[in-house]
Amino acid sequence: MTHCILIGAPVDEGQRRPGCLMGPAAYRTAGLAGTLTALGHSVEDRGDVAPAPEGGETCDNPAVHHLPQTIAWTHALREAMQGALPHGLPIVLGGDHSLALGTVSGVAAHAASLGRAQFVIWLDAHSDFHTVASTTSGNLHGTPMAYASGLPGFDPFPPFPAPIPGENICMFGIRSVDPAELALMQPTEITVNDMRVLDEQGIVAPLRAFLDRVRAADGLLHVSLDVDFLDPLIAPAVGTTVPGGATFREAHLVMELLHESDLVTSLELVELNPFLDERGRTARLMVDLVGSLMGRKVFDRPTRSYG
Ligand code: HAR
Ligand code: MN
Ligand code: MN
Ligand code: MN
Repeated sequence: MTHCILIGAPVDEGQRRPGCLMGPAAYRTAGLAGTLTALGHSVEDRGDVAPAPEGGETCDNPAVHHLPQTIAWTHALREAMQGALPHGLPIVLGGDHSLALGTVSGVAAHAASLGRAQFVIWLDAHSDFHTVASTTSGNLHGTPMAYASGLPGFDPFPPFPAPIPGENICMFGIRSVDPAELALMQPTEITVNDMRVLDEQGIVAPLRAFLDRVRAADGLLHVSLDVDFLDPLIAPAVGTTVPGGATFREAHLVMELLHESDLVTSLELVELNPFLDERGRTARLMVDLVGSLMGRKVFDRPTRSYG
């Protein structure tokens, strides 16, 4: 039994397609809390976070938009995460992926305070490895992994509390990386399991390999699930669809393996844009994936060998 702490993060400013701010309401409507309680977990819904006061920050890159708003969210979400982590499993309901600038700050600060290593699994079509200086779209949802890696080029932001070493970051589902991101990622030790890797090796072997390292290091594990990790045919409610994503079973399998690992200490659901959804199907799929992560099994046969 896990104490699940729901944190609404109605962040819309990290991209240009309005609607992600409806994400938290859509997850609640799709029955997230009931799904968790049906699995025997306790649920505490802390409501929606409000951004901190804006500071009027500016930067040299004219493409960047909503910088002070994004920094204001970063402060508030870092605090919300640090406030929740000692009490249970935070499940952040986004909100576009710029919210991870704050949530990952919070988990990294928490891990550092415990003297434990922080690990991140990034399930996404995109690497989100731009800096404030390198982004050409100016959409800050494309930046959180570079921030968490401690890269320079985030001057207006608060310094990232405890940069996460590349060895501790594992990406899955990647199929859209800008040239500048690629150049920035090249020298890092980040494991990028792009769709080609998943096609050739399947998702199980690379995921198990990473989970083994988390366990060996007694690390904390943050899971960031971007809707566009999924194939747009099954998850249309996202502003940045990229063809060729994870299938229904691949996604559930990731969640089932994460459940069995018992290593996940925080989770965020990002980029859902309910305005683009078809009768709630993407929201419901995301809730079902959380169900798998929290222990739901289609067929629970105790003799099954997972080795
Ligand atoms: N790399 C592109 C950019 O920076 C697209 C980023 C899209 N990011 C998300 N989240 N949708 O993964 O604009
Ligand atoms: Mn605005
Ligand atoms: Mn993303
Ligand atoms: Mn994405």
